[in-house]
Amino acid sequence: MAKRALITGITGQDGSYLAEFLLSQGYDVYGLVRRTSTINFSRIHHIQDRVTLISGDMLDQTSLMSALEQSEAEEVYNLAAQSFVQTSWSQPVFTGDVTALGVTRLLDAIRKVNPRIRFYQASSSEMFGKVREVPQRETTPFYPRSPYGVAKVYGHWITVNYRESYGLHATSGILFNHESPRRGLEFVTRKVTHAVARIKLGLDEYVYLGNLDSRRDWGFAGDYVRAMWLMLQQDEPDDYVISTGETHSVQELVEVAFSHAGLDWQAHVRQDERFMRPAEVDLLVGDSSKAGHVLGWEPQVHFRELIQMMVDADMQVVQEMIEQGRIDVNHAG
Ligand code: NDP
Ligand code: GDR
Repeated sequence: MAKRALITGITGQDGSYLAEFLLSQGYDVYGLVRRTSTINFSRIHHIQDRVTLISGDMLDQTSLMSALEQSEAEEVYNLAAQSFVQTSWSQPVFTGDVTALGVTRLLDAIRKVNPRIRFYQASSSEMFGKVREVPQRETTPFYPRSPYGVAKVYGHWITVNYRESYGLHATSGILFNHESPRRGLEFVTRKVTHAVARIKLGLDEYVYLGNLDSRRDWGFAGDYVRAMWLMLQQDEPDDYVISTGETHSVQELVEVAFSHAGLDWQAHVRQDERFMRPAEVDLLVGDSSKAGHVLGWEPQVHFRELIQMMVDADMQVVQEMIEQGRIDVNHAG
């Protein structure tokens, strides 16, 4: 019999790659989707006939229990979150409700419906925030710098707590930034690569950014979902850092993206206070040697290749928009 997995956040960047990966492994894949007034299945459109979507919300405990019962899942991947750091300052309570308490709702539903379920929690390098150690590893203390980071620390510790309190197979993957052509337009990599395409194709002249000095450890989402699956195949639940071990500044990202399109970034990048954060995470770089030893996981795609892949994909997206007369001049900021 095929294994059954339930993914919360299946309509997001990671959810779509994870669903593809699990299908390729022969899984029956179920996805939790929340009710919206317009359909937002663009990332899973190509696999929609191969996955089963179940209506539910991380804010609604009853719907989570129903999703577990309906799917009879053996593995649950909790990817659902209010995941945009900037928004977490304007919606701190909502972010806490979904991104922190949502984890408890799901873990408690698992405990009641089927405590043998293997659970993956999407923890984040944002938990390291004002870093206490370089590079950051599983034992590095947390110091979150945003309501989102604080919510993720809660989600991490409640996962550890349910593992220790109830013996659940509950694992926390502490993933550093990972990107792809499916990244939301508000995140800095995709904002830049999409802007490069629009500038190159004559639709815009400038892109407005915040802090160019912050440094991130950027990997490819397709590589990172494989690590999530590997974690749940281990006999014992544990915590793992997943990262590339390289760090680059936002300015380097900008330079690589613009130069790939043959453009001079200084002519097109403007700084704008609106995109500065009340508290910044200055430097992230992970040490994923534990994942290397235990899971046999290594990243395949590195920074320059990743950004170039995203620029190429956005050139195609914007070109098609132009050809189809669908130019949206108010693209995400
Ligand atoms: P996205 O923002 O692309 O996707 C988030 C998903 O969560 C969407 O499917 C969204 O649904 C869903 N969601 C949000 N709120 C609710 C809710 N109340 N009920 C049900 N579903 C909800 O995030 P990513 O794919 O990039 O990230 C996946 C997870 O990994 C997140 O938890 C994120 O915080 C975490 N993470 C991400 C990293 C990264 O670099 N990408 C790094 C470390 C951790 P909808 O489509 O309806 O909005
Ligand atoms: P991050 O990703 O906050 O690391 O969280 P984001 O791409 O939003 O920011 C990265 C860095 O770029 C700086 N920056 C800008 N960011 C955005 N979004 N827009 C801008 O215009 C801009 N200019 C500069 C930011 O200040 C920051 O330093 C992501 C999310 O996916 C989280 O859900 C996840 O947990 C972490 O990565 C790991």
